[in-house]
Amino acid sequence: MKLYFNPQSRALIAKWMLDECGAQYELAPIDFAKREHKSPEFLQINPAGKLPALVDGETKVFENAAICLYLAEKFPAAKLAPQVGAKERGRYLSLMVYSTSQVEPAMGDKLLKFETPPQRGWTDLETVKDVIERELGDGPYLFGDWFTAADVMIGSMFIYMRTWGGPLGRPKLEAYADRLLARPKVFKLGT
Ligand SMILES: N[C@@H](CCC(=O)N[C@@H](CS)C(=O)NCC(=O)O)C(=O)O
Repeated sequence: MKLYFNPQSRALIAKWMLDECGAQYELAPIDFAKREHKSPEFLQINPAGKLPALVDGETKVFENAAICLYLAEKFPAAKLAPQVGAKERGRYLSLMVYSTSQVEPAMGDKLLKFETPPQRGWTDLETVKDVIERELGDGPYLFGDWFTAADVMIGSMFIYMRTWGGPLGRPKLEAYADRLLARPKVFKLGT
């Protein structure tokens, strides 16, 4: 498997997932300054011209959430996702999609100081924080003691948010981010 990668990008999330899976893979460096992510070759892999992208044989996957869903299924022994038919599966899929359809854009709005009117497909960041606090419950992870790909996706958003936007202002979410950052395979931002 090959992960198209730049350490200054969200490709760190896909790399964390690969490492949690115990996958064998190579990193294919992409130089943003040289606009390698907009080259015709790379657009064949990710038509959006963004990182990350994963190639596994004939299979191409882009978008972090899709990559994490793909890897969780490819490495079932890592137990990073409820199996098809398990009662937790619906909530798991919802949280995976929620991570980039609502948490990521809400975070972007906050960092860029944009309004989030209700006509948009997502809520403002404070509402997202309320949702995730409720979903976490007593934790330690989104599925209790079970660490899943949903923690990789949702947790990464809060780790990025805290790094670029300062304190989250929610002790429960701060503790969640700290807990994830204590995992040996997690990425370290700014290194
Ligand atoms: N929702 C996407 C976000 C991907 C994304 O925005 N990647 C940025 C790097 S953090 C990128 O490649 N930006 C370069 C560009 O758009 O020119 C994902 O999770 O994969």
